[in-house]
Amino acid sequence: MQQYLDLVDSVLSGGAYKPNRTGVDTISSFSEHYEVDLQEGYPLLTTKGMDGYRWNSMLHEVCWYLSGEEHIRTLREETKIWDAWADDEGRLDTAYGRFWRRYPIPDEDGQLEGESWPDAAHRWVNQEEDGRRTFDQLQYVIDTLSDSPNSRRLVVNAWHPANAAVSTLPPCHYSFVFNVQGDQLNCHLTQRSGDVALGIPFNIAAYALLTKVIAQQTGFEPGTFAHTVVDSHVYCGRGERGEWYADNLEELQSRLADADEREDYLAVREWLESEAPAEDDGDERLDHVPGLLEQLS
Ligand code: UFP
Repeated sequence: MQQYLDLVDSVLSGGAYKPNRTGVDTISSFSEHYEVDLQEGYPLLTTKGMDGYRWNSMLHEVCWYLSGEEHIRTLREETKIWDAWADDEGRLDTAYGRFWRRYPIPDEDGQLEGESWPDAAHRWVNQEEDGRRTFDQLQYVIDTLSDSPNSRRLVVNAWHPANAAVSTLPPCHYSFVFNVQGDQLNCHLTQRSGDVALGIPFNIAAYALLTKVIAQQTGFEPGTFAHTVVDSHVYCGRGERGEWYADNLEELQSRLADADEREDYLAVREWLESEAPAEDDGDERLDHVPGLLEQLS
């Protein structure tokens, strides 16, 4: 997919060295944007990253989002992708589907007089078993696509500032908007943080699927998937290897600026492999740059 390769090229060629909380440093770029026409087919990146296990994980993860389940007890039978973030009972404090289907509504004490809140009988309000009231954003979007397809309010939001401030992993892809043009349903995703090598191929596949499913449910053709990534980054290594990138990024970028043929990218990769110090524990997989250079070729 050319848009993905352009994204990789843009981050590697124009990004800046940036350490972060994970301890594995990155080459990072601000506000990348691309669009994919879903009429041209399904954007599954077959080069690297979306192998059988990851494809299967993505399918189950999207179903899990749609279910709005508050735990991963069903999901973890199919994939381990969320296990590290959950406790033994499958509880998880990262809210995606849970907020899509069950966004918290403030209780009566938290509602200002004169402010609009739906009452318990409203069609998009769930009365939870423990007494909480929640809001089904996805059902709101689906119903509104039927009732007023020209609405410009078809937003689904997984970000709750108070939860995000203390969550172990606040949502990366935190807000999306559907928008109808003619007979096509478009989807715009805003992502605060995107791992270009591993996360983004997964995120593209998931939202393309979501758009196709919602289009089919509401009688539209799937249109464009548009993706804005605020911090797009490529992990490049820890310790000495990370520092090597800090010192040699300019050199890497000038070599990339001169590259346009397959052998040029492979030569940049070879230079990198011969110059960059090994990871302390030999785990070269922390450095995603060589693999991406191979894809660019
Ligand atoms: N990440 C993605 N896509 C996802 C997801 C995580 O790219 O869907 F859940 C990556 C982005 C970043 C890391 O590299 O995971 C999250 O770290 P942080 O919270 O510090 O941005």
